[in-house]
Amino acid sequence: MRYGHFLARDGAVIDEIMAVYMPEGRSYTGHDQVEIYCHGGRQVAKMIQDELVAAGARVAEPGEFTRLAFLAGRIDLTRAEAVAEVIESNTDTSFRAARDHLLGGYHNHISQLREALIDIIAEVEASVDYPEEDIDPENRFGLLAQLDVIIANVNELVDTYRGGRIINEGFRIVIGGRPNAGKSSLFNLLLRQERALVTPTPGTTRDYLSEWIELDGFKVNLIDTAGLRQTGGAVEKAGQKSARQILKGANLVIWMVDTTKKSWKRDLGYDLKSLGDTPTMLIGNKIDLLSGAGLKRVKASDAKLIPLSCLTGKGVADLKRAVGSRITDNMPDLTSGVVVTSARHQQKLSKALRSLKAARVKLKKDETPELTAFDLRQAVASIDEITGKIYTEEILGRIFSRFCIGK
Ligand SMILES: Nc1nc2c(ncn2[C@@H]2O[C@H](COP(=O)(O)OP(=O)(O)OP(=O)(O)O)[C@@H](O)[C@H]2O)c(=O)[nH]1
Ligand SMILES: [Mg+2]
Repeated sequence: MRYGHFLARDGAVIDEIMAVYMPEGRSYTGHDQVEIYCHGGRQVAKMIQDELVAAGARVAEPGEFTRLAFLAGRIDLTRAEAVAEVIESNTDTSFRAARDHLLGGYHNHISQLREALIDIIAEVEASVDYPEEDIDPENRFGLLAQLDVIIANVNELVDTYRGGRIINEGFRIVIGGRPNAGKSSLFNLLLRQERALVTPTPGTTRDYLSEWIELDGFKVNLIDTAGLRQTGGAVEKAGQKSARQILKGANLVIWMVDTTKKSWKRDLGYDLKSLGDTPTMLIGNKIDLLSGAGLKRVKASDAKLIPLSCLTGKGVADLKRAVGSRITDNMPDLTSGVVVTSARHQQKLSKALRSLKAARVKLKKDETPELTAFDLRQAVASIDEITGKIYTEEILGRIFSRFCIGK
């Protein structure tokens, strides 16, 4: 590390800097590399960059440094992808999953699966060389058992994506209900800001509103919708149509009723039918307006209903707790560190699983070893696309274009 001054072409000092030289094989990219540490702020960095470009350097493409690191064999593709995941992570859980990917736990897990698979292939292919001998039955049962273990492992891994996707893309909660129930009031309360308009006039919210919050360390996409009812003008109707669509795509619907309305129970029975099988949580709002007896009646009417007052904040803690456990119910065990958070990996693993199952059928039927080996090789190829042992320019282009410049 050297200390000094960065001079412009005309000799003027641009900044007081430090610079470090990292030789080939001992740098991030694996190549000869120099890093310059200047003062933060756009102007200084821009002037230094302009000088470097004038001297023949080129500005890096998004993700180019990490791409070089991958091509130099310093990291595999799962760890290269994890660099972007770490940078993009904005909750505790997404950070932890990304960090575990970066540290290589995920890569090791997949490499072990691959090794186990190669062992089986070796056995199967050994019998290809002696066509007069089939795989002997005892050996075949042993191989089937080994293959079953691998299939179970890959299955488990594919399953983690259910939670991994939530970690990565967020858990989508949609607040629905009849007009004036207090949906926007709850939306604002959870957001801790007056984001949505709240008025006593039914039909206030027309377009839906979408915001991000963090709940129990998870990224949550919270959506406020237009109240659903039979009446309303053209704009409100359009809002209701989009609300119905959005409700269908929810991971969880918070369905809110106004407990001061006489007809809420009857309305609820009708409304819940229209929600179908979307996971739903019931909230009875405005309990501050109820008498003691009235509140008792509401509580007694439905054990699953959470009584709430957006006005006083009573019941909000219960609601958050209930939502938190709904999210964790959807989560894989994060302590093992092996969670699939990438749609790309999920696709490749599912493909590997299909090949493995096909191989199992052939092995069981004692078909020619060549055919079984072919399916097993296909499974290995899918795994190799995850780690980047096999790659195309197109795949790399797609992965690294997501990166920011300079990473
Ligand atoms: N007393 C009381 N009033 C509430 C409570 N929650 C909401 N309100 C009032 O109920 C009215 C409607 O609230 P909103 O949050 O706009 O209801 P909404 O469900 O978003 O209504 P739409 O957008 O029209 O569908 C407003 O006047 C709120 O101040 C509550 O817990 N207690
Ligand atoms: Mg509203």
